[in-house]
Amino acid sequence: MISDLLSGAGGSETWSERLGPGAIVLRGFATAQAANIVAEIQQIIAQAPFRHMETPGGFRMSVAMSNCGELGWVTDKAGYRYQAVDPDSARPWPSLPTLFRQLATEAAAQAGFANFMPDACLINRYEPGARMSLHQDKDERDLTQPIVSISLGLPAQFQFGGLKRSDPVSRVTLTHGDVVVWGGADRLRYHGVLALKTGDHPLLGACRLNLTFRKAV
Ligand code: MD6
Ligand code: FE
Repeated sequence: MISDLLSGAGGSETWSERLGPGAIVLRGFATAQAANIVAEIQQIIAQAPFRHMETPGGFRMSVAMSNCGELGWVTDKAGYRYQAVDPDSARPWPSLPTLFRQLATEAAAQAGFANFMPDACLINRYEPGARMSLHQDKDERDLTQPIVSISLGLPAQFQFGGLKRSDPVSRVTLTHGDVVVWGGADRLRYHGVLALKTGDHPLLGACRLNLTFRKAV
């Protein structure tokens, strides 16, 4: 794995690991801001609580979700989509905190994607046993825009496959503060998260949080 030194949020040192031509892990990029990110998430979920959504096939997702930004990703029996209104409250999603916007734009720029302007942030909460099966992120309109993902709390085994579901899958451990950016030729690669192992993280306890920033429209 090629590893390069670069500067993380607030000028701290981080390492990057390339997963593909358009995909990179920025190790510890968000660590210095983790407590501030968690404080923002607490305010968001006070307005738009975590909930277990239902897949179009009728399964309850093991990951609990919320959103902030102009648009939120939702799933129910009608399908997957982005919408401006939280279906649970019928109110707009909480706005995207300035800190989130700055981190996402800065991480994307470090990965070679200039001027990334997310309009949606999906917040995922994993408790022990929660997992996400292999999927592609393809509900966004402009696939030239990357996705930026911030991981906090307990470590997770991230699966990174190819453009076909049946392609071989590699595993990457994502730990507290790691940021993944992917786009370009890697934008539609299949990926997932193996069942979270139990543990006790100093900031988040028995929990992993993942934020994914997207340009949905
Ligand atoms: C997760 N992440 O890490 C789930 N999708 O909990 C994703 O599904 C994801 O991390 C697209 C881009 C980055 C991601
Ligand atoms: Fe995804």
